[in-house]
Amino acid sequence: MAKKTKNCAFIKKKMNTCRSARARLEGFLEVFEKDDNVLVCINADPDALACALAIKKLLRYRVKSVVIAHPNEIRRLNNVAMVERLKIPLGRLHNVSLKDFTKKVLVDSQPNHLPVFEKIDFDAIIDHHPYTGGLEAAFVDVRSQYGACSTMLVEYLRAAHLKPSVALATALFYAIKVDTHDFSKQSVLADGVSFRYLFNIANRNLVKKFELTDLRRSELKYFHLGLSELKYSKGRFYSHLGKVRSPDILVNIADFLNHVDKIDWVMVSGIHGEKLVVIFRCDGYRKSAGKLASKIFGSVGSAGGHKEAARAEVPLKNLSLGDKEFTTQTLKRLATRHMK
Ligand SMILES: [Mn+2]
Repeated sequence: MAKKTKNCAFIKKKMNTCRSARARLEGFLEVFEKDDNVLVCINADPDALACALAIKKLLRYRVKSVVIAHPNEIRRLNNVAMVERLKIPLGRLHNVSLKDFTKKVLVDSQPNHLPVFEKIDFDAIIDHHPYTGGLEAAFVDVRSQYGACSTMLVEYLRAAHLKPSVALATALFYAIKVDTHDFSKQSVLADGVSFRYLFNIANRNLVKKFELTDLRRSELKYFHLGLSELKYSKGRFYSHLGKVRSPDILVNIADFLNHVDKIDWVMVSGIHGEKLVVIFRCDGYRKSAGKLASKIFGSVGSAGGHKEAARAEVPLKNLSLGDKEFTTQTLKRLATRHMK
């Protein structure tokens, strides 16, 4: 608590940003001039993407151009779905030339979060992560208590009397949902207020589609495999999928099996590269997936997680399988040793 107050006081003194939404908006807009070409840098996730779109809207008639660029590859299918379906215009940071831009903005991040950001002189920084100090930008607005940076951008838009389009509202709405884990993680009243404001404008069917999109068509075959390998014993499901292209599919299948009634434990494994990856799921009530994972695999690899979800990664050479192959039966045998 003391730290928060200090941050606020520090920023207040330096940038005078602990102000009303209107004053913050004015402070932000003061940074820009009519003939500016603006680069908005983001570490692309739903919150950052939504914020960048909001900044584009705030600056539309106030500067010459706004370009959004991100250094990271967008791999999560939910995020790919968001970018494609909302047609978010994006470029990769390594493809833009910084000298083409007269102003640079960083949103939903701070320079020392990424080495590429550290090398850029930002004119404005808007973020909700813990304040990392030493921010040199002309305008800084860091509100660490906020659940989503999109909440802050909604406040800017409303202060500017700019009503978001359906696409922008959908992006902001989804961003607040993701960053607050549907309001089960830390958030403030402001997050709820912005969420309620967006509720009437956003397309919630589209949001549902972003949330659902987590499978490639090419991955459906693993469901077939996972189900044909499935072994059941004492309220537990076991399935070993063999070689997989990405361990993410193991998570999808474990989550899918966890929907089944009267199942206490789900363990799904696969081989990725030179490693065995095992995904654990249970209800987390008087059970701990994290503890079980480390009991079974802690001595031969990395293993751990939460009460309801855990993961183990074990180099194959540590399993001393000899010339035997790892199978669903092997998985069951290893697990049963450590369970009553
Ligand atoms: Mn965020």
